[in-house]
Amino acid sequence: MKALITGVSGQDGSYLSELLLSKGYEVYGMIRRHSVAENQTVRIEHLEDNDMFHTFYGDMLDSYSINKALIEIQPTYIYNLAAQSHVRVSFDIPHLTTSINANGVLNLLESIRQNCPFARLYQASSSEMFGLSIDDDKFQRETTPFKPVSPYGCAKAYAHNISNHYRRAYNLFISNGILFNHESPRRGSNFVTSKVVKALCLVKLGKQKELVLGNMDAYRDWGHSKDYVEAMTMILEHHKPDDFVVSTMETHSVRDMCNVVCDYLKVDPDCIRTDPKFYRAEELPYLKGDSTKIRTTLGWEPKYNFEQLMHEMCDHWLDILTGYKSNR
Ligand code: F7E
Repeated sequence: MKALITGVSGQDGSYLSELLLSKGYEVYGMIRRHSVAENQTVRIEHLEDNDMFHTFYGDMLDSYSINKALIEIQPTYIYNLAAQSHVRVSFDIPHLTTSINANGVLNLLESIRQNCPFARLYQASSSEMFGLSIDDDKFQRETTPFKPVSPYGCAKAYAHNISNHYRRAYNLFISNGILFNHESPRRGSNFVTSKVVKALCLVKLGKQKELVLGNMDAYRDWGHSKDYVEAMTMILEHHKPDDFVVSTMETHSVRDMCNVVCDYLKVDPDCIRTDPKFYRAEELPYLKGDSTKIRTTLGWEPKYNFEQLMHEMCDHWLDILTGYKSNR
């Protein structure tokens, strides 16, 4: 069984590689060239000695590289995790975000159709597609209409819709996982959970005075990336292609999340202030996912709760910042 992962060097790509290798898959990971070599492999360098793990250079914008990979590897399963994944940054580079997150998916779909139509595709859809749309019971689910509020969300909505179109039109096995926010010690430090944890650890260690944030009243449904990559494999191993929301079914404000971290680290929350420069041109105020469908159909459920997730991230960053641990 061969699995191809685009975006293999990211948080989810690295955990997914570990999981698939443990299940006996041969894993092929596509990485983008980066001028700092370490930056492209820091999360996966511990896998490099594994004979079943291979990486190659490619890019969602370079359809030749995608065609070449699909023709040569002939993967059984394809996980499309490659993206410009930062929502705030998508306001600065809307064109590039759309090229990668929308047109890049179209490149991949066309390549699958022409070069390996029997492969199964997992497309990383996102709760950001829901935007301002909330059902009456205050949840978002598979049937909730999309009303995205960022270039990132708009591009993901296009990718979701074109993936479903290719599923129907060409009878391809394509599934969308609509994942709500998911974090871990491997989360990049410009996403809010990691930013908060890292900064408050530095405050605790006396190396930083304050933490400056944007909108602290935004609500997010935060789960653990390890639980969510397990959901990805269950979605693709299901007997038929379908769409599934993956979420914890709980929501917390950024402020609540900061308080959990402050309590655990014993840091005074008064060191936190806000600055408009971290606000977005249009805010997404509230996300809470109803994942009943994947829980009842596939038997998935998360192992981590919110406090365990945040505490694990705190322990990790304290180890890094005190020099106890040198990498991920
Ligand atoms: O922001 C607020 C910010 O950047 C979370 C990606 O994985 O999940 C992620 O997108 C919330 C937002 O994630 C700061 O305004 C306040 O309301 O951690 P984030 P995100 O934008 O929700 C979705 C599902 C994806 O698909 C994306 O790829 O926190 N916030 N102050 C801040 N956010 C950041 N980054 N920095 C701040 O200073």
